[in-house]
Amino acid sequence: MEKTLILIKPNAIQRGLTGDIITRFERKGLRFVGMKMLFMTDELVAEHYAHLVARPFFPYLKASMQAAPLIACCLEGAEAVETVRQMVGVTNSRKALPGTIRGDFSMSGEQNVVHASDSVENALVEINRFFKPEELFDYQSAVTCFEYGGEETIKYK
Ligand code: FUP
Repeated sequence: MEKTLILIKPNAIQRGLTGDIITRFERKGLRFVGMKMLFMTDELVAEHYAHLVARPFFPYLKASMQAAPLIACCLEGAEAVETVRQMVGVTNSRKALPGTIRGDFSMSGEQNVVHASDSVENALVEINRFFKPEELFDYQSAVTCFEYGGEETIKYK
């Protein structure tokens, strides 16, 4: 099944939101196949946010990503990339819809509690950025047949 990357950002760690955020994805039926806590190095921030390095707010973004450790998670599920992006909501949390993670847990466009990969291609790159192959776990869920219909199980295996 498709994999995607989320980062539970330092502001979420500081605010004690980790459990709530993990629970959202678990309840949805997304499977955690990798999880680790780390500090983002200068190199990692520059690589992960290469598309934003030239923007005036980059120094603030960088400081926010290095303010505490973060938790990187790899999630697996049918159409996981799109599903997780919808659950996370738009970048500016004040505009993110109620019911989304940013919409429910943040008032900020910068301190917006989670990162989620925005395309299948980027998900592959980002998962490789944060996880070695041996840090990802391949296991069967005992309840897959209750989470997905028979046709979906074949289509998204
Ligand atoms: P997203 O994919 O929603 O995380 O959005 P981007 O990749 O465009 O932005 C990455 C991070 O940069 C955001 F999570 C927060 C920060 N950012 C700002 O601080 N100000 C902005 O105007 C845009 C992004």
